[in-house]
Amino acid sequence: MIRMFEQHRHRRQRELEGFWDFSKVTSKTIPQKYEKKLFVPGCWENEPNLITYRGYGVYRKIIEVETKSNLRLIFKGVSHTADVYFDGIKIGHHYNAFTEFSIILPSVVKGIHELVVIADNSFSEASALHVPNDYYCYGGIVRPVVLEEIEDVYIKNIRFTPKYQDGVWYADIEVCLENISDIHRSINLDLYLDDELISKRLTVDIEPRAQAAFTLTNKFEKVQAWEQAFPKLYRLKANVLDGELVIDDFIERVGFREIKVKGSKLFLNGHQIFIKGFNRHEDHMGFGCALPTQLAANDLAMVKDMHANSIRTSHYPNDERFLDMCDELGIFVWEENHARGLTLEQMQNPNFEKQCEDCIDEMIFSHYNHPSIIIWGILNECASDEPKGRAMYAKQFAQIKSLDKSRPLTFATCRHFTDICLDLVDIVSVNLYFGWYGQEESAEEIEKSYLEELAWIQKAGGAGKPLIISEFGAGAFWGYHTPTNSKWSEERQAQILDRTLSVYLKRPEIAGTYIWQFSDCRITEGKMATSRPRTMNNKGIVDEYRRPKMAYATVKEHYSNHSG
Ligand code: ADA
Repeated sequence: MIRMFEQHRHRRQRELEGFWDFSKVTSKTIPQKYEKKLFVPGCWENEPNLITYRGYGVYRKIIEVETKSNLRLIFKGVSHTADVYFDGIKIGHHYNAFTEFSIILPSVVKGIHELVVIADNSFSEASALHVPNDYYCYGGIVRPVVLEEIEDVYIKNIRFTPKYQDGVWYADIEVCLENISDIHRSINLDLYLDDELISKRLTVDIEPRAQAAFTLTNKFEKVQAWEQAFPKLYRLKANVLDGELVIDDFIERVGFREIKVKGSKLFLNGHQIFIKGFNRHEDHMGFGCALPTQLAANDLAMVKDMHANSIRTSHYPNDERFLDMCDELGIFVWEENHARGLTLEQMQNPNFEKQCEDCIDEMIFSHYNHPSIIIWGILNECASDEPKGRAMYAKQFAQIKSLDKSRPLTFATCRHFTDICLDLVDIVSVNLYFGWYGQEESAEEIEKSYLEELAWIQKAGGAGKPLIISEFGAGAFWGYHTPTNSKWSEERQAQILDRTLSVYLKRPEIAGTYIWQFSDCRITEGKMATSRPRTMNNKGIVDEYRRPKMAYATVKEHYSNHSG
């Protein structure tokens, strides 16, 4: 499945799902023969003898082209670096498992062709973001691959920015087109919202081998807002016409909603909201990071069952089908670029800034229209207490603001009492593990520790801003019970969640909470593994197979009792 809705009725598009030829290789070379077949999308770690494989893997798919055409390949996620070849010729390269990239092949002749992808999940200086960490860096073509046939002029993407003015909804609509031919082209554009024609035969001129954007602002008097309880979605469709013939189309799914920060609160469509959330890694023991949509849907069913209303995509851009489902279910999303816990030295890797910049560009290019995304985040627990680190935070926030002025910005800090970036954000977010790291703390002691942190935050640039407790929680092994609530028991985890939630959910200055974390997840071997039994992060409210721990009922009780 490519998306949770139909994106094209005219453009020919198919997913290259299924078995591809596969071989491990010791260098980035295309082998003469292939060892086996691997399913795409998927992680190679799900192969019994590749569970811990770190290196290069070569995938091959034979493609039959019926008539000479322009092909467009879209890779939704290759982990973590991809080198792409077509009929033995290198046609593309991409870094980062969590953002999509596309490649155009003009005038491919009729016949049989060979598509090869060399995936690389190794650790080296070339990879500043995929590093040994408290989540696993899987290998493979982990998200869908899409093959399209496009005309010389096609729609690259559509951006939809809703705004509410004087009791009426408007939207800025930008249609970006590309002309891959060598001649000037003039086309017509029709725009529809659902089946209502909102703009007819707009003429767009595009120079050879260039892009052109058409923008308009439209008033929508009869639409319903996208709300948590009634997440109304509309199909925004653009048709490209050559004369009277539709030669391309593009359908996006949009919602009319505005997210604003007013004082220390968050407002959706003019009314205050409170975030009751989970941090969630895209991870499952049976699928790695390549979660089937049904499994992601099951995750969201449990999130809603616990009366939560938000997911933080810790710590990278998520699968767009998951975001599609959040749009449909009215689940708020804090999406963030790809980074976790990087030191200043790691942030000074020569590849770091470009890899972050690309990740932000690609994240916002692909996910801009999701009404569920209400917050953009960056650089979880990186060096925000260092002047050189601050410069990189400021640069990335400026980049996001240049791409999207409609959403508030934040980052989750753990630089307690030393952070120097809180003035850069619209929302202050802090990761706290009172009661877990360090000694046991009663609810009263947790509140005392929290108030000390709050006093510092308010002096350090956070005063008057919404405050989100972006991480808090405790570890537990599913099925481990003790009469003494010992550490790692389900009882102890439930007790710590009960104490922390009882403090945070009653504090007037807190605008939201994200529990760390929804489910247990695999981590990479290395320095963290000594404090991560089973080489897992065991702080899930459900385990890696989604089996609920005792804390599930605790969270459900607290979140259901909070009216936000
Ligand atoms: C940090 C980090 C998370 C996870 C968590 C933990 O806050 O942001 O990714 O590592 O700690 O489990 O300790």
